[in-house]
Amino acid sequence: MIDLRSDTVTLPTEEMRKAMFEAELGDDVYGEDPTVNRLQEMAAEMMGKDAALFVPSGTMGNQVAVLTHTEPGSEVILEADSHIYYYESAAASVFAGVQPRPLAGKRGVLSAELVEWAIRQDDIHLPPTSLICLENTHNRAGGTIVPLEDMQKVYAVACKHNLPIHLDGARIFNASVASGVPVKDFTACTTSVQFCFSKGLSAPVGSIIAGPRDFIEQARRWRKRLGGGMRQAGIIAAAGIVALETMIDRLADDHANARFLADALALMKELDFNPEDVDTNIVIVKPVNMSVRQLGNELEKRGIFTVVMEPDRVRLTTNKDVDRSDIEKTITVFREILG
Ligand code: TLP
Repeated sequence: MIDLRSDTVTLPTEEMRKAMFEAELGDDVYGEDPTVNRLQEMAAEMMGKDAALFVPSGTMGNQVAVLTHTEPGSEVILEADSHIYYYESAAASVFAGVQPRPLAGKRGVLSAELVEWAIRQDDIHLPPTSLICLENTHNRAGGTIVPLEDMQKVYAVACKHNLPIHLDGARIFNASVASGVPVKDFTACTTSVQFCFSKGLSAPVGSIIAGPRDFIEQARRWRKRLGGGMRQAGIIAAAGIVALETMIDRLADDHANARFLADALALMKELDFNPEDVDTNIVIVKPVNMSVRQLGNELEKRGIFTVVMEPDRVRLTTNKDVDRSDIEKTITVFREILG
């Protein structure tokens, strides 16, 4: 089986398992787990923020951030294909009671002009804008990097209107490794950031939210309300520490494999996609003469697992647990199926 469904499928390394086994533990709801505290300090430093909070998942991290930044009845500006809008089961509406204001980006990039246009005037008829969300890399756009300059322009608009920016940086290390832009430069354009340990960094579970100290204190309360206060959480935080220490540079291998795959698939005229759109570890293709479901099934019959994105695209995500020979086999199977 070659599992290209996601980088979330990656298994922890031996070093992570050992660190988990040996982790020093305490009750994190009392703030007494030394391993969680160490991970939070490391993460805050790496993100260039005052403080950080360990949460069970990327979704909870994003939702805690939305809850902390907003009031019910306000409006959140986000990209129309962003994870917070598209893949979190309307959680922002259900829990925070906010109205999403989805705006169409180009390759996941929101223009500052469009964002400024969408910010509401003070008028009794209109929900006040409370938050702007960005995503980098952008998942549904195909793991695309939102360029630093674009983030800076949106940040300037946010500052002008006194609005916070939350970055869904589930894969912010992919953006940094692939572009050479330091993570802190990206996060300097945001109020808060969420990133995941459980994607390309290959830890089994967990995410971080980082931001100003008072924001993190409020976020801690929201995490508790949502049932995300974990006890001896150092057992999973230990893997996060190993992820930050050993797994960031390795993301370049995933990017090289995605590039190799994209260049080969681009030569197949039965697939419609632009290999230039592949910036990091996600390759999204569109079959021309076959339904996506059919393509997904044919690949699966031959042991290659992908994500079928209805109605017309198939996603392949390179990750630690697939190597170059798996990618070569995938290319051969595509040739076999497409004829
Ligand atoms: N993305 C998953 C699926 O939910 C689609 C994947 O396989 O790519 N932000 C971004 C940008 C994400 O891609 C994801 C997960 C999350 C947040 C949520 O993280 P988790 O799964 O930890 O809740």
